[in-house]
Amino acid sequence: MPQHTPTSVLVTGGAGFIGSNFLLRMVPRHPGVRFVNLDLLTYAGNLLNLQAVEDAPNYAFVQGDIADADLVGGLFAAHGFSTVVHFAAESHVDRSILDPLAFVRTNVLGTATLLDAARQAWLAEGPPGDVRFHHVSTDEVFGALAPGDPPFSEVTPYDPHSPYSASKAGSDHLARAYFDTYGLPVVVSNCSNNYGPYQFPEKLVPLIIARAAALEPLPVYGKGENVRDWLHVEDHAAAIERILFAGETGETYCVGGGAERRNLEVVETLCDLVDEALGRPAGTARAGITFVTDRPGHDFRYAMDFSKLERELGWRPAHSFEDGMRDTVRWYLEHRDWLDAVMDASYRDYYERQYGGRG
Ligand code: NAD
Ligand code: TDX
Repeated sequence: MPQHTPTSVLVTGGAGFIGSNFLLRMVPRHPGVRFVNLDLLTYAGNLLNLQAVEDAPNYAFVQGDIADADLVGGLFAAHGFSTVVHFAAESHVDRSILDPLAFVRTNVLGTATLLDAARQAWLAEGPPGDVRFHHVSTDEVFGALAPGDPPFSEVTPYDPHSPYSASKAGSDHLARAYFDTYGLPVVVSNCSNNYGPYQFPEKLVPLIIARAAALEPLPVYGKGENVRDWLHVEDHAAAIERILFAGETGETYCVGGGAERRNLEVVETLCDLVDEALGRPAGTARAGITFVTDRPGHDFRYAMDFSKLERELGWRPAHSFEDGMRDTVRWYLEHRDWLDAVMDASYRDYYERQYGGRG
């Protein structure tokens, strides 16, 4: 029995990595539902990601800032949204260490602006109809696990450590506060590390693929022993679709890949897949692995218990780590034009600021 039937959806941050993969899935699958993508097109957002849906009659793009209350309120009035799926964020931990206030502005103030626009649009005339605000969040809000600890779940207390995760925690608290205080129909999902097509090459997986292909040094923080749980982005998009239609308001759903790996294992796997795809001798790319100064406050381990989502809504990951990484390597090697287009001057400036003094 569906809990929610979307008719008109505001997707924020739909030109970024996960948002674009979500739109590429949803726009063709739901031709009777209208999707409006509100994205500021920061360095992380690119309309190249959306070429497959840009001409679809049920899709429209608006360039703008989620923290602009007049713009957001005007979009609610013009489109009568039934649904918000909120991806827009500053999303890179290393950048949050260089420029924390940008993260507070977008992730906290931007989320608050959206929640308040939804409150005004949906609750001004009594109880809401069939409306829903889906807030997309991360496992990083739960802090860091030691090697033998049980994975994070929906009841794990918050313990963020970076300006990124603290700002995402703030946004999660605001989303739940709007449910508790105003009865705004909010759902929160917290997901582990995503990988797949259209990820900006500041993040570990595309950064290593691009640099391994070019035989450039491959920066591994500390000793490469930190552990992340990896989920293919298409599985995350499918989870959000499932939660959007069938999840309960006021609830949290943890989404994970069941694929914990040490960073060095991930980097070595990618090196071997790149060598194999390019027909190079085994070990060629691994020679570039370079251990660099660790990230300050680097969380040791993330892992997710997604049994609630599996039990209640019947979702589980479809991609294995091995097949998903192989497909992902192939995708980046076949989309060098996309990599070149997004790795512009501002990317190169960031890379120099981030890695120039390390080693
Ligand atoms: P991303 O950085 O690739 O994309 C973010 C998008 O938001 C970009 O298109 C950018 O232009 C847009 N944006 C940024 N500031 C904006 C603003 N003020 N107004 C409007 N648009 C703005 O991020 P992503 O990896 O796709 O992550 C999407 C969401 O999922 C984020 O909320 C992130 O916290 C969460 N998340 C990410 C991961 C992951 O592994 N990448 C895992 C779990 C949760
Ligand atoms: O060059 C690198 N070398 C390296 O060793 C980079 C970029 C990263 N790392 C390490 C740091 C992490 O332990 O690899 C791991 C993964 O790093 P990132 O790709 O920066 O991801 P992470 O910090 O784990 O956060 C990601 O997952 C959760 C996303 O960026 C977040 O948006 C999401 O919420």
